[in-house]
Amino acid sequence: MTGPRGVGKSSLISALIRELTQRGHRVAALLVDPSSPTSGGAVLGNRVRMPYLPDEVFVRSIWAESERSVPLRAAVSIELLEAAGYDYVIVETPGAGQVSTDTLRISDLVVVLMPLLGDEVQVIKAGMMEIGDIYVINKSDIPESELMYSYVKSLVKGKPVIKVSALYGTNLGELVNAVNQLLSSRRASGEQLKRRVERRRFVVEEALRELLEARLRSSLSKIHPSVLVERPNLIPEVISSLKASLVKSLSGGP
Ligand SMILES: Nc1nc2c(ncn2[C@@H]2O[C@H](COP(=O)(O)OP(=O)(O)O)[C@@H](O)[C@H]2O)c(=O)[nH]1
Ligand SMILES: [Mg+2]
Repeated sequence: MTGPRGVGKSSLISALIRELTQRGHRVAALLVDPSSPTSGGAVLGNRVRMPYLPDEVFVRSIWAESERSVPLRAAVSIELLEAAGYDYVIVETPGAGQVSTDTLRISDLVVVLMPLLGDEVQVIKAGMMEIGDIYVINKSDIPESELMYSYVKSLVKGKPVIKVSALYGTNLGELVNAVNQLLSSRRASGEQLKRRVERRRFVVEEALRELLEARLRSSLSKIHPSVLVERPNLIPEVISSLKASLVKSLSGGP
């Protein structure tokens, strides 16, 4: 679930959690937002802003020392939660920046929440009109939402556009049905599997990158800077020897 700050992502997730748990599903929610004040490892920090959560709902902020590692942590968490039997893993991300872009790439389905103000729509139009699978006009209790609904419908021709109010719990069933419908047609067409293969590929690539970076840092830290200046070829040499040792260890060699 993505969209600019203040559109009501957290509120809608909280309302969806209620809707889905009432239908008997196990639900988890992840907040992937490096600029969030609840980042920094605050376990359950986000529960504070979701007052109606049943105890059995899993809610966490995703955090890592390095911002670049956040999407990898998110992808691994999604995989683990799915393996643990959660029916829905809802991910909140603000939509701007690399962390958000990667997070949307590793999701099965992207729900975009549209702002009600025209100029904000112009700002997010560029990136958001391709990435979304379902578009949501939240705050349908506010009259301006009607205009935005017609506008967005004309923008995203063919994709579902759904009006909801997270505040009053209006039309949540319609949103859940649209999500389920899309997921099951993707399961049937093989699209779902393709996306999951992509997610695993992302996990493997990012994990390898982190491993290589850590090894490179540690190798270079053992070399005195003056030696690096005198022998500029040393860095590429270190990189190739690291690559060779990694390939060896991955193929089960010594
Ligand atoms: N009127 C109205 N306000 C809402 C609705 N959903 C959320 N809000 C308000 O919008 C503000 C931002 O909500 P929040 O969920 O924190 O947005 P986020 O930044 O996208 O996670 C809060 O003050 C909410 O109470 C809604 O359906 N109707
Ligand atoms: Mg939020």
